[in-house]
Amino acid sequence: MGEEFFTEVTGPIPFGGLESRDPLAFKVWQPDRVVLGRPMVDHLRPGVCFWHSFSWAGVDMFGNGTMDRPWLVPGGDEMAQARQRMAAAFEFFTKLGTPYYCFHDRDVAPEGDSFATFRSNLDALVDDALGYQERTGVRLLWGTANLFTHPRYQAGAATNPDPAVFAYAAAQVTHMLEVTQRLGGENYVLWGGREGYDTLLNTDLRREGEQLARFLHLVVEHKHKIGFEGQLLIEPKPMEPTKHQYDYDVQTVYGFLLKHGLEGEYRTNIEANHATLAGHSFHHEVAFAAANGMLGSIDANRGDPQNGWDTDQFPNSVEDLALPMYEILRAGGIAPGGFNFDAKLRRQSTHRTDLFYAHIGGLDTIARALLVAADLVERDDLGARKDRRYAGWDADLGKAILDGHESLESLEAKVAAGEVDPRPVSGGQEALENLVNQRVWSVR
Ligand code: XUL
Ligand code: CO
Repeated sequence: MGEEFFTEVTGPIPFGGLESRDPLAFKVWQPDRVVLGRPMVDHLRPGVCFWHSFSWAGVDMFGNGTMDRPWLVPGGDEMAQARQRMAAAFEFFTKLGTPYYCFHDRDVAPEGDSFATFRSNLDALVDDALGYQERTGVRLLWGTANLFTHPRYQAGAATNPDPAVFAYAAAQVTHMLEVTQRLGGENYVLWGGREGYDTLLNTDLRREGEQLARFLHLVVEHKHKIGFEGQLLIEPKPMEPTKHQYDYDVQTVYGFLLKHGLEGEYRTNIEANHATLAGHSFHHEVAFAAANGMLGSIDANRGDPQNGWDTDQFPNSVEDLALPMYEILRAGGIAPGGFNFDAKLRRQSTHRTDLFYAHIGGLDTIARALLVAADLVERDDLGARKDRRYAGWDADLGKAILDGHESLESLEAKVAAGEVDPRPVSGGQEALENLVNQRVWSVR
């Protein structure tokens, strides 16, 4: 073994239970605990993200890096630092005991001064990653290409007014899709960070939509050509860094895919903080995706209700997560997606061990949300009440309408004859909320 980076933690992090006083022990997360007939780990498939945890030094738009990350100190030998970064990452994954990780091409590889150099840097580091994966058993949940940091992407990647930028983005995605396949990645994510606009004064919405659709078709073609078996996922977000992002929310992405003949080729990677940024709840986004065959994977995090931006904090509210988790269970689970912690430490959490506290808290929160959701599914009170609420649609009148056996005129005749005379029924929202809260409070 080479240099050790997280020396305060011997790992693997043990299970301590709800009464444990050890901050470096799990209170709920027990990968092997069986929930609804499956180990917890198979339900949640949690992963650590490379970018926030290992490739970010705490820089924000007002200040320099704050964190104790020797592999990010400016001015070092970039390839040597990249190797340190990967060693630190796999040491962390193993000590934490999570099965998956995710990365962008440039999280791991130095850019160099040309695409060819970048590609060979990446290939060398991917060789290392393969070795680490084999030795540790940690797997790749998804890979993605960073098409938003470099200045060439300032006006977008696929939606750039310059086709040369489209071509460059295509080169990056081609290679990263192949890298993801080589590493056995189970999904490939496209987050359109700058696929949007800052001002309509210089933006042709029609052209940019066509360009984005063309790009998405090319990705599908290449996926099939190389035989990549993972899911393709689009990650919606309404804004930031752009004023407006085209992949606004799950429903917008769904409509775009339908319009461009891409349905069935992509699902969504839903991020909690992106949902709230779009003015939705995370519950809404997951429920919409589940109802329309668009549920792919989860970027687990949370925003701050007082801030309007993407604060990417670690999830810590079981109440917020229990219902999205319920939708996921009812939809048959999240696999081959998972729960990627797309979350970052606060800038003042500078110590390396803070990374463990953050992930321990996040894992315990999603694990407890899973227990609550499983209990709700098992009792099925919510499902039963929903079924009762819509029972009329399974009876004669509802079926006749849906099957096309009724017209406006025939319905008018029924209503005029007094055959149909609906009475308002209570939606019972408060009773339902009480029912959920009771489970949130009592499940252990
Ligand atoms: C940005 C974001 C990205 C994607 C991957 O808000 O969520 O990190 O998850 O590009
Ligand atoms: Co994300």
